[in-house]
Amino acid sequence: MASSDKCAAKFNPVSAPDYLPKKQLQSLQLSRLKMIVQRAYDYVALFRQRMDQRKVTPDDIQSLDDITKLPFTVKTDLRDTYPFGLFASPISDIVRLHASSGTTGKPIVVAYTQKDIDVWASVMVRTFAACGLGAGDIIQNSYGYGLFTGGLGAHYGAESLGATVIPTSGGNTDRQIMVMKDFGVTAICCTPSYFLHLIERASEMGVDLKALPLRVGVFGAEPWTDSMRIRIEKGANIKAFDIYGLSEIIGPGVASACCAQEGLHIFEDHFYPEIIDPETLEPLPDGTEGELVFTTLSKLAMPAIRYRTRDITEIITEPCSCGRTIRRIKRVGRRSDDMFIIRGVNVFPSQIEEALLAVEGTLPHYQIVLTRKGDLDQMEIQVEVTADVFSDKVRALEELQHKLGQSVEHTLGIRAKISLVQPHTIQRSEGKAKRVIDNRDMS
Ligand code: DLL
Repeated sequence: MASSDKCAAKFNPVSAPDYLPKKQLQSLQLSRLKMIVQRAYDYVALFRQRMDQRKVTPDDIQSLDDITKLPFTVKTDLRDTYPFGLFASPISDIVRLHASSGTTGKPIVVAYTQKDIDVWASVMVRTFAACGLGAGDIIQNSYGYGLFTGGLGAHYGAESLGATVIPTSGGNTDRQIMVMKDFGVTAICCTPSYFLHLIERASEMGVDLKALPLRVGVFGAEPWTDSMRIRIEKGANIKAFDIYGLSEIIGPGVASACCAQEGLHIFEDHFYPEIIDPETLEPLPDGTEGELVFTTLSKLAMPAIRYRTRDITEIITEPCSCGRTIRRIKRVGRRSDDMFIIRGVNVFPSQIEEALLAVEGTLPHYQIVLTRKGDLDQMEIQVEVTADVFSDKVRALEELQHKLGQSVEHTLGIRAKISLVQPHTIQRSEGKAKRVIDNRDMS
């Protein structure tokens, strides 16, 4: 089957809001925005205090542009009000809690009413429809079930879609492959890095993923590049879709790629996007890169008002060839928190991924190790290369190392030590991959 046939764009009732005429969409957004601001003002003390300080009332929201009058919310607001301080519903109306583990201390807690869960399922249905899935598909859900939003978020969406869901959760890789093969799985949901691991393990087990009915991957929860997407698509003969979301907004189901695979459609009837300059906090026009900010337009239990995601992207101005009218963002390759500074240069792991995968002979498994010698930062990039390269002459290895060094230097403008390592040396992830190990002593 040609890959375009594998994913015919589906216009069906479940994805109807994706095709709303702009004016209609904006009027829906405005009425929802007014409702949510009023709700947050009435029930969330922190928000009310900030509005009062700015001398802004919910009545000041008369147009979508008035959103800029509202204060921002940041992750530390969730930490500071841990665990339930930003809830706008009494606990008796809350049917589900999830939590996202932070790097330090307590997690942040997010809440859902039954209506919120229904909206979540509906945006995940639209996500799956955008990925060309529907009733009759057998979806293996390998996102982790538990406090992480990935597992249950995708699960309810897949059920509402009318597909058959297999709730494998993450881990137990050999069993995942057995299920995929024996149950005739047509689509898989997991992080792209875990799927790479599945491809690799399947081949070791003598299972040819390309020969299975598997045709779609619904991948997200971590940054990955277009080069990685192409490697995955070739490695398993599937169409790999990028889906984006974050716990504070709902979980997965905030934005999704479609068959055109040029950016991710934001389900903006529920999640109103803005791009701001992270330094000045000024709004930036569509088509300009900056920090993505969301206001949830319908979330009852825990409305997010102008939540700063730290994710860097831009809103695409051109209409999409798939016909959806909801706007798109570019693939989120960078997150301001992921940036590290090495010898004065700002570096994002995704830039390194791009530089490595541009060179033939590399495998898509890498890790960046930062150390400090005296006053000087050192960056070592460990990258796996194919077994053939290792069995070749030393000269071939040196050549590859040189090429990779050049590719990285060309991309970043600084040199890095490249270490070619045998396949399987770098630890595989079952969820979000850890790309950077920072051993620099910052004290
Ligand atoms: O990762 C929700 C999710 C689950 C999304 C399954 C997609 C699939 P958190 O654990 O709160 O929620 O992490 C959210 O992960 O702010 C981004 O930095 C990153 N992220 C999520 N999806 C993508 C993506 C889930 N497609 C944080 N591309 C976000 C790049 C992503 N980064």
